Amino acid sequence: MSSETIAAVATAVAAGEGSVSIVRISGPEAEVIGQRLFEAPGKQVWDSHRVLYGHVRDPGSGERVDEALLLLMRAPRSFTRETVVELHCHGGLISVQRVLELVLAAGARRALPGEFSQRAFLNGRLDLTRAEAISELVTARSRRAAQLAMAGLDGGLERRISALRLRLLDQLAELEARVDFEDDLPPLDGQAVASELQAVRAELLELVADGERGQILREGLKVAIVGRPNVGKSSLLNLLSRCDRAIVTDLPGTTRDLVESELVLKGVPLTLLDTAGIRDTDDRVEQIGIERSRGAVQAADVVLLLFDLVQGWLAEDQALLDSLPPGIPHLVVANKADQPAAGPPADADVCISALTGAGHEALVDRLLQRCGHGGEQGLRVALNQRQLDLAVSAAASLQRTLEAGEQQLPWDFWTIDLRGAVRSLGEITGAEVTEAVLDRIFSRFCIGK
Ligand SMILES: Nc1nc2c(ncn2[C@@H]2O[C@H](COP(=O)(O)OP(=O)(O)OP(=O)(O)O)[C@@H](O)[C@H]2O)c(=O)[nH]1
Ligand SMILES: [Mg+2]
Repeated sequence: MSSETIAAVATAVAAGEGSVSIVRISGPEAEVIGQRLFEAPGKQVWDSHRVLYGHVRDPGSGERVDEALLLLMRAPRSFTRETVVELHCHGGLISVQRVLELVLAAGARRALPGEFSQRAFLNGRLDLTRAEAISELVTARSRRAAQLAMAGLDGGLERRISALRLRLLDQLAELEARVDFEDDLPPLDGQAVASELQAVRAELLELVADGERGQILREGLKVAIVGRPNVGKSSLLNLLSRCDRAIVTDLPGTTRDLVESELVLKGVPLTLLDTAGIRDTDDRVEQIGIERSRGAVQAADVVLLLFDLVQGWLAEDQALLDSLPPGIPHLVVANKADQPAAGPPADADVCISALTGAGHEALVDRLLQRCGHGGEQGLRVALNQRQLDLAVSAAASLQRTLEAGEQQLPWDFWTIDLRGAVRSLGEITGAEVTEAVLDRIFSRFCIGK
């Protein structure tokens, strides 16, 4: 256990928001610090897992800084498994910062991002996948992402990875025994080992596929709306985000800059980008806007290429379509379907009217389908990028092990990559992980977690 006592504001820090703020203290001095600063009137009993009512007082001046509740959780019955004291203060930024300063002056050190969770992990309270799930729950941008994070917190991912790792360890033990004591043991059936490794690899690949879909739920999709001026890009952004986010006029060249809108469609978080209409222009400001539109296309996960049905599919629309980065998922969207179409019927994926909202549902469905997200219902666990990289690397190691088998190489050649696969899976759960890796993981958490 760590000898240092740490403290931080554990609740969201924003001026004028929220009515309660929590200062969390963890470590051997937590209880002493709490006793020094907190004054509980009457006959309240100072005991573990009880709530005390009182005031936080500056021990120097005697001034009352805040009215608060104190919750003491003695080790090991706390999140960090150390003694934890929480001061539930009034939500004002100023007073909670003063309470934190008093706690620091009384001997605690400011906690680093994720340090409470890191201690919980180091003290065996949770494995790495559960710790990461907490961070994901905190930052979830949609209900579905929060559900997946909760599944991770319940240990869904840890159990699956640990089970696979154990199966590999069993095979590794058999192989290593043969390396050392081939003559004393019954012969090993290479075929049986290979098919077990194959089965584990198949399950890993399934997890990876799920993980990639979960990634979208966690991080959201970047969707750029592009097209010629005046085709209705800003109107579409406003329709999808259900507010007048962007300026709409009948003048071509209205939008000059990128306009961003965050929304959730069927549980999938999106960042929608409205862009300046693309055309040849001498206007310097518009030119810069158009450069930004092209940049937005480069950075997008999906592009909605909008055109105006009234004018039909023009050479400029085709040029824009041809200029999209190769391989980027895109949808060609015909807008202004409420008006009679003038040009010849174009080859559109969806027809909508950003004005009346017609075709809105179909557009959302096609959009989610296009990014491989038709139905994320079946998804039960989600891997983050770190876990995904390790799972992919474990699967690759297994593939190399299987190749050693096919080439009829001696057992010790099998063990090299198999050991690598076991290590990668151990890094996912934290069963095998270095301190440097841990620091990197937890530093991405928010302060107070
Ligand atoms: N009839 C009809 N008019 C529409 C529709 N969508 C947009 N408009 C009109 O088309 C004009 C241009 O709309 P915007 O949304 O500003 O177009 P834009 O593509 O953002 O234009 P720029 O910002 O100049 O590139 C406005 O007068 C809109 O009211 C539609 O579905 N039907
Ligand atoms: Mg616009």
